[in-house]
Amino acid sequence: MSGKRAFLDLLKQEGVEILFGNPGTTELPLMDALAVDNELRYVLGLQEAAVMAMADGYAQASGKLAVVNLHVAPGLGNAMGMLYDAQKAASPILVTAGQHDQQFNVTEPILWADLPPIARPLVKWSSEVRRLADLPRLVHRAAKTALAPPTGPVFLSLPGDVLQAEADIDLLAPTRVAPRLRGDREAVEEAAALLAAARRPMLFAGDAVAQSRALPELAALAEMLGAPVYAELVPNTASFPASHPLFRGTMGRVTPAIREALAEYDVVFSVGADLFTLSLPSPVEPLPPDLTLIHLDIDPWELGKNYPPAVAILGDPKATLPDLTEAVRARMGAGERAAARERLAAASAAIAAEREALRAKASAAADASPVQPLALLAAIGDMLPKDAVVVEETISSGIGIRQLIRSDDAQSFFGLRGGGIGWGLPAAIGVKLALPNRPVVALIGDGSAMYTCQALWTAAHDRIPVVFVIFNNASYRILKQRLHAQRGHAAQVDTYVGMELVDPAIDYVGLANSLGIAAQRAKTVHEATDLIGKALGDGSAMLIDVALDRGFKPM
Ligand SMILES: Cc1ncc(C[n+]2csc(CCOP(=O)(O)OP(=O)(O)O)c2C)c(N)n1
Ligand SMILES: [Mg+2]
Repeated sequence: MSGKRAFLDLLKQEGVEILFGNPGTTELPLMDALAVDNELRYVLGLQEAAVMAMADGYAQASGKLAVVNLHVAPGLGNAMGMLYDAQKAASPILVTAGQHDQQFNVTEPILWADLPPIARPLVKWSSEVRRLADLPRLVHRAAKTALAPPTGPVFLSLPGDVLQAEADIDLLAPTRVAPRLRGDREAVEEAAALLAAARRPMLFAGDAVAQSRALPELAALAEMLGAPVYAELVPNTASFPASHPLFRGTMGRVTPAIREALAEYDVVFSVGADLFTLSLPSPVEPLPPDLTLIHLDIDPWELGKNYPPAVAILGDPKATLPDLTEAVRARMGAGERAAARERLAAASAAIAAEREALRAKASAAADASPVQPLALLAAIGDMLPKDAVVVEETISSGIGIRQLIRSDDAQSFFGLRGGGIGWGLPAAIGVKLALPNRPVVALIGDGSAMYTCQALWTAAHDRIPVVFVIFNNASYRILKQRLHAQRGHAAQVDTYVGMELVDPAIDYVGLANSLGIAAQRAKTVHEATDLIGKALGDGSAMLIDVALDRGFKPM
């Protein structure tokens, strides 16, 4: 068997159906094998950053292994920013790149570089296949490693001579590490004792909850404790049902505000939540000193990484939370139960009032011209069908999104985790490939869209019906907001260098049309939601460019 044929067969053994890629000379052996393969689908992306983010969206939405094939050093280089995002999101992705023939590399041919060290800082494991005989072992090892908890990307370099070689080889078989690690019994009992005795408990829901599909298990614990639930600071997954009465939304990423919010509680239980991914340094410590912390995560690195918890439990939320809930139940006496019921009623009422206030603010702006982002988010939340999946990279326009957009199941919401922008537009394409029966709507900042707009062509070419909504404020608004807040020269002279996307204004409709995607402009919230509704009804890809208010100074 040839190496190229073996590689495709190995991927099929691993359950892979799609190969995301962008080819060059060193990938030609694979393209040759794909020419006579009717099972694997090759999804072409026209820039490697777009390719990588498509694969990331697919991996996150499916929970399955995504496979990427890139072109030598520059192809891998173009993909690195999105590989960073994939690493932060713990996406199980096998990244491969073609390499020149091994005998030839000593001459340093064009595009050549030693590839595994380039990828290494951003992946769980990085290697090169040196002999065809090793290909099965290394591909299976790569797939196992990507999918073993904590999941994450891996890298394999594939030299041309290995792919062209022929030999009698044994393809071996995949290994899957069973993911449902049940937290240590003693640690669970310790945590239960602290939670049962807590007077003002709070739960922090992180992406591990969505990844392990443990939303019902976390809701059961929250209800029993009468504890409000916050989404973690980078709320990139539906880690708790948005419509649940105990869901308090996201805590802002401003350290003094985090401390103020946490001061309401005596025991905080982080279920796979990041403690804390911040944007800016602060002299204030986010955790009040008398707060008791309990931390459950599937990744030992995250446990106590920044703040030492009273109890640290290594475990899968879905497997561990029922044990914990049972142990808490057993420890709660009549008094504790009554207190929990009171907390449940009080927290539900307070949260309902907060939500009402947010909605009132959004409705007050519903007819404002130009469009206010909050009003647009609320209107989109109201009109989307129940099974819709939202992919979000709205940056400064995203405030309140987890409360306003219905996102009740683990696959209903995906947002930017790593902070490298340009992720959302292609990720939405991967999400739609993973969940073809659900409507997928991508909400993307105008600046963010430009990093990977090539992905629109893939949506057109492969008939992937995503609805793209551009939150167009003709600027890098978040940067203007932050620079203004620094009260320096820029604020004084009202000049924001490198942050205005005008002169010329970017024509997103023209851009989408040129890549084969239908597109329309919307000047009001109603025009925007009408167009989204129409696009979802048609079942075809469409881009809607919504002109937003450019204002960035606090009112
Ligand atoms: C790859 C990458 N380049 C640059 C940045 C810095 N950056 C963060 S937000 C932002 C602007 C985002 O603009 P847009 O998507 O229009 O959202 P807005 O701020 O206008 O809401 C930039 C350039 C980044 N985070 N990632
Ligand atoms: Mg913008």
